Amino acid sequence: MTTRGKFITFEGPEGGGKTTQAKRLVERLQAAGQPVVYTREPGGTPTGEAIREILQHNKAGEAPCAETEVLLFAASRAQLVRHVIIPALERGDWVVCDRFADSTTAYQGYGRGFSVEQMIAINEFAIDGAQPDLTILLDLPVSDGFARLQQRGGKKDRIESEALDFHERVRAGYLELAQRWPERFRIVDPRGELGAVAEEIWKLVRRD
Ligand code: Z5A
Repeated sequence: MTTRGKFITFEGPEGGGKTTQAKRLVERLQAAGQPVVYTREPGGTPTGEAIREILQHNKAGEAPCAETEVLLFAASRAQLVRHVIIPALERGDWVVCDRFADSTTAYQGYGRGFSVEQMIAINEFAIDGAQPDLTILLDLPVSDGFARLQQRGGKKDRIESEALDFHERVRAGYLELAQRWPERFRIVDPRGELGAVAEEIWKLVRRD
């Protein structure tokens, strides 16, 4: 019988280095001989990537209303879970996902002001029991994250363009979620040197 793979998610406010660190972790796991799938949200499937264009760049020609936004994130997630995440875990592969269900609770719940419990219930419907085993929360002050994104350049997307207090609520929301589920959340300060942050994450992955 194949042992179920491990499911690791990266979460946090803007510019914390989720994508950079998730990809580093994947390379390290591969080098250690561990089959691993890297994916991201919103996206990760053709349907999810099409939803991403609507959500981030108003591809449909209008901004989604807040309720539609919640449901589109959940729809992208439902597809990703059933087409990519569950099959990979059942094969025994590990999955590293750049943002997942906690993003909806943090951004649409704490950030937009929808009921946190309602966001959690919608997530449960979308994920069909595929809870992460480990969630790395890259937590940093909002201003530090935005400074990094500014350095990186490029145009801000629709959600990045939200007011500062929205992003402050998101950050505080994530910290509450980490307290709510201490068994799977690990908080990492991503302001150190890139390699040092990667090392700290590697230690957490090996320990948990
Ligand atoms: N969203 C939502 O509202 N609800 C949901 O349910 C979901 C998502 C799933 C997705 O955007 C948006 O959707 C996101 C939340 C929302 N929007 N906001 N705002 P995305 O996928 O395009 O981007 P992101 O997830 O927000 O990632 P990011 O903020 O662009 O960045 P990051 O992945 O955390 O960081 P990075 O790209 O790896 O690094 C950022 C820069 O910092 C880059 O230039 C790096 O080279 C640099 N960096 C990284 N680490 C370091 C260190 N250690 N030192 C120095 N510089 C560093």
